Amino acid sequence: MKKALITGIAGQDGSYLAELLLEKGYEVHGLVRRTAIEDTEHKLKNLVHLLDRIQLHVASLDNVLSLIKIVKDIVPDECYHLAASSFVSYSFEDEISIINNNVNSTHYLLAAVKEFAPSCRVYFAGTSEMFGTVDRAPQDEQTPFNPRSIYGISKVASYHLVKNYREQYGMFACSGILYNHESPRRGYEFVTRQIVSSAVKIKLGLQEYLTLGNLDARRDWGYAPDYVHAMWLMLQSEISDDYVVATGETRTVREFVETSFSCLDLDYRKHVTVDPQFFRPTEKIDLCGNPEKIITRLGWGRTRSFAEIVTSMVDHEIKLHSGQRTES
Ligand code: G4F
Repeated sequence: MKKALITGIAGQDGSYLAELLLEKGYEVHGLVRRTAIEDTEHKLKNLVHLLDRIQLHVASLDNVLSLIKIVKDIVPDECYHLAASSFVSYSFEDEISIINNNVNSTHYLLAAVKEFAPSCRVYFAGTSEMFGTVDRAPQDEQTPFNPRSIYGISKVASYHLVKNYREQYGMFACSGILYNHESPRRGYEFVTRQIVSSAVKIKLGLQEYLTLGNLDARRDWGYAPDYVHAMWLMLQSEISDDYVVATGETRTVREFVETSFSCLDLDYRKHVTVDPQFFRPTEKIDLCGNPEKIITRLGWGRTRSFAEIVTSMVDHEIKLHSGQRTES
């Protein structure tokens, strides 16, 4: 039985990945913070239905000794490094901790695997934010990085660490350059979840308005379970390499709003207001990924359209409000 270790197992991607690996017969281990174990109802809500089938280990990613101990104990066959401060903040106050946590955790994990589980295959969760201000669209694996957020910079640095461990030490290590991917398990800090959550509250009379930033911002939005499938495919390949995972299509935030509100027979123009304080630096050229390499080399594909993703998120939110337990 193959053993997999997932950092960030409690998040959207980590929980879908744990499900996928369990389905495939893996022994699944996950790293969590102590605070998560102490508050399973909230902090492990995406894993509640899996808790008796996975093994959780308390560790802090900024503590290299605790990571070494876990890697030594488990000796995983595959390691998926998903944990990171993942909200794209432009706040100066967040800079130091984001860069320290994201880069150091990747480095510690690579070093621990190299020493104590040298045949383990490693996946690193990169992001379209690494491209930042681009000069071309769509972007692919050859597009130069030009990150404009600290988060993007921390991911570019980690990407180069992964590449270095692959080239310098012969480690099987891949980076996925993932564009936005959504699902009913998306966190509330992200715009898609904010939109569906507020739309449902407005429908139920619990809220009147939703205030957002730039409605004309465009994103390449895919379905999270498809993206974790891409992670797994990368580690099953014969050679380790980096891949863009995207849909190749962009939609505006306005289209996401319009589709969500129409699912509930609401006219978004009566409820949505715009506040420029939530605007981010705008892109002249859209972040839109070209997934051709992963499609042709690894046979990856999408299972849900944009409209299906939005509808599934709205349906899930309605069930949450009616108190029904849902498998999302
Ligand atoms: O949902 P978002 O906050 O996601 P963002 O910044 O694109 O980042 C997500 O995707 C990245 C690429 O995969 C990941 F690296 C990252 O970890 C995360 O998963 O914002 C989406 C878009 C942006 O253009 C933002 O400017 O929505 C726009 N937006 C407009 N109004 C807003 C709002 N975003 C948020 N969070 N809140 C708003 O009121």
